[in-house]
Amino acid sequence: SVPYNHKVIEKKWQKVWDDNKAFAATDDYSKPKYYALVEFPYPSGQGLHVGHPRPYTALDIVARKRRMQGYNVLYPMGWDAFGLPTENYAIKNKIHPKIVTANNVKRFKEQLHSLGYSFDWDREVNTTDPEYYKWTQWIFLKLFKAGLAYKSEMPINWCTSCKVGLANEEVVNGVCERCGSPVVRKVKSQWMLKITDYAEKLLEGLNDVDYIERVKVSQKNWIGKSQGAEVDFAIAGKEDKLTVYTTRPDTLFGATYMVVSPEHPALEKYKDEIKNMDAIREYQEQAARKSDFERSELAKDKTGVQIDGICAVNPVNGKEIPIWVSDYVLMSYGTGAIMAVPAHDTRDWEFAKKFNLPIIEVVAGGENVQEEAFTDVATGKMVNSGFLDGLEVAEAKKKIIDWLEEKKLGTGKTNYKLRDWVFSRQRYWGEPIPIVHCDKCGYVALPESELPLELPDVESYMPTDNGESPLAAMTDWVNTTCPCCGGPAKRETDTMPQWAGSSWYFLRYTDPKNTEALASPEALNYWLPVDWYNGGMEHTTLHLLYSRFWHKFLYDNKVVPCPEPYQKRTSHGMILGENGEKMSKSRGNVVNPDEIVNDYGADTLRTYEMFIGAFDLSASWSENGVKGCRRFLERVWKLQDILVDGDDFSSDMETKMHQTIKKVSNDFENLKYNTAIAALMALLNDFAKKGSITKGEYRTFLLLLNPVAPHITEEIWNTCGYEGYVYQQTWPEYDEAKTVENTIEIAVQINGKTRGVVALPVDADKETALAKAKEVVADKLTGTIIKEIYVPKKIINIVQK
Ligand code: ANZ
Ligand code: ZN
Repeated sequence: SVPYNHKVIEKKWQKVWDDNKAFAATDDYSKPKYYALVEFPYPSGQGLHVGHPRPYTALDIVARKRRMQGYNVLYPMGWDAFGLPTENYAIKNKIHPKIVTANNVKRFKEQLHSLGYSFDWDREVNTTDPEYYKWTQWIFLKLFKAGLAYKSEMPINWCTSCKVGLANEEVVNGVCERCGSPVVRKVKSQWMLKITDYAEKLLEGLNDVDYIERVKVSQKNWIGKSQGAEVDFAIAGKEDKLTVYTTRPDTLFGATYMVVSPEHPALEKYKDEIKNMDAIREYQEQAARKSDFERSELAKDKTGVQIDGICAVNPVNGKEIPIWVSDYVLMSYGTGAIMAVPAHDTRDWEFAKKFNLPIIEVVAGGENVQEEAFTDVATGKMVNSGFLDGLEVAEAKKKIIDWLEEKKLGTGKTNYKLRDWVFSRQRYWGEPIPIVHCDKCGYVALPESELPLELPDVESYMPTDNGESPLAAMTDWVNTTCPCCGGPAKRETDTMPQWAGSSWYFLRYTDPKNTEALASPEALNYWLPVDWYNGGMEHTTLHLLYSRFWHKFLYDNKVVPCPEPYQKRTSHGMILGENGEKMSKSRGNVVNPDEIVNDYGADTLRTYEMFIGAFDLSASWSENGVKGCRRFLERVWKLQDILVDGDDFSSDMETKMHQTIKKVSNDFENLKYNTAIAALMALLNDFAKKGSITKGEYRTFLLLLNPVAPHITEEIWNTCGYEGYVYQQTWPEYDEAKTVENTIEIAVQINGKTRGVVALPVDADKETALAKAKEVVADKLTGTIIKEIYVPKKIINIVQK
């Protein structure tokens, strides 16, 4: 054979696929469909990273295999192109973000193209395209009209460096997810989306989908359902009360003090009666500088101020108890006030120890509660608890809730950790929010006919220090008329977060050019739900949750036909540098995929990224590993030199062929790309050892390898003169019966001593078995044979004299 020249081959086949529109999904809705999806990238200025091809190749394998199995496959790609890095780059280099985006998209597309993915490029979407974001705005208006988008004065997470408000999900360990700068709290008027209305549905829907376990667990924890009660504590001497949320109403007799969060409104309300208001104000200022994350850290030293001037009454025993202010109680959860039960809650216990507050055991079963809180809920009986004494925790919970409800002192209550989604960004490069504010009519939706509301061109994209979007400076654009009363009104100048466009992009792929609807009902009906969606673990509580929320809302509004958008969700591990550390410019360990494609070829890169290790775990890059995969492909190429006639599998290879078809087929479905490739490598070794491969064997081998290494397999197929293209072939099938080994190795003994081993068909008769056995031990058969024993599948013994 001629040498393997990846450069020529890969360009050639990419062109053939493009010209033939080989991977276009058809609108023939009578065929069985398969929708494979990977998270569309943010087209950054750095171009493709070697992390990108890992998930893209994995689902490309699935998509190619499904096509060969006769499915109408949709495997689309697009651009999540609004966002901060582009805007920051635009500011720095004084280029319009539109142009920056177009350049980055062009580069990304070339790079993806060079990897030979079977994307249906006719369905490409771009979130910054007005024809696309028209529908993002349309969905927003639907949410607004349903009361699920509202404006609220909120203390938000404010990144001091990006000068932008962040959602809780975008703050990681107290710093900005994007730039790593400290995040402080700032009160601003924000658009919010009421994802909390869907908390229960988002939780329950997880029962109906096939997501990997760690994704389910992480979404469940983020939604954070807890069941307990709200309980009213009277303020002594007032016709007023403080309401707390507790998951342990059973411990009410052990509540020895209360704590309100520094932002709790009761502090303002009673400021004239509170004698130490100065100390409290000082404490409030300290707390404002901390993030919720810092404040709720378990390990942190507890701080607080006791309110001097008012106190509360425990409703179960009438005892007066002090009220403290402490930052470990958050205003954003429950009611912003708690009853403290130091004997059974660790944070309360630490606080009580520090400030010498009484600790009363109400659940027996632990050690000494003066030494350590006893927090177990599964064991223990109530003590020091009046009418609850002697009950188990679960019984006591029920009884006290009944008692509270009867006395009108409280009610059973379910809470969720999930917070509403902060939907405003004070930046330029995002979808304009299609709302105007009129002094008379309040917030008014733009009529649908005015969508898309396009981003106007501005002089400066710089965010302002006072936290206003650059759009606010465009008075011509801002000043408008009210669609409701025709009077003067102002446009909203905040834009949407990057998570908006990605919350529904998978719908648009089904019908990307539709001008009448986000997609036609027929297209949605046919293609949804997405059959397999792979994406990063880091998106579990952001994009994945947000898009499920929008989808459920659209389902309730009969825009989409199914309650869950994604039937199956998997997640890949990261690709790290050779040193096992994250790839980054500063570490100087970034591998450029273009260089790998140039030096070794796209097929090598694809094979390597799938062979690098278990798909769901992180893996370190290795140039030697890349070379190993290149050598494998070269050996596949050279099989051409030992090709012999024969459309069938040769008899000695039959079992192995069927086994390999089975293994590769199953492994591709189960994220075990690495072991599928290992099986193909083992099969290749067998052919090399044997020194020949039949046409039938080679064809099957090429079909199995094609989803991983599509270019080289098409080229060999073509060179060998096989009919059509590989991508048009049918996926090989295996015969289960033929996957089981039908030969067996048994020992050959002479006079009771093992002298050799012979491989025999399991059902070999005595004559055949002995003939073969004698060949194996021929040189040791020196005497006269007097007896021959054959125990099928077990042993052969020849007795000689
Ligand atoms: C009394 C009590 C006794 C509590 C006990 C726990 C154990 P989850 O399960 O996460 O929902 N809590 C309520 N609101 C809070 C707030 N805004 N900031 C900080 N803590 C708050 O937690 C609910 C428990 O966290 C509640 O139950 C309350 O403490 C505390 F042995 O009430 B508990
Ligand atoms: Zn008006």
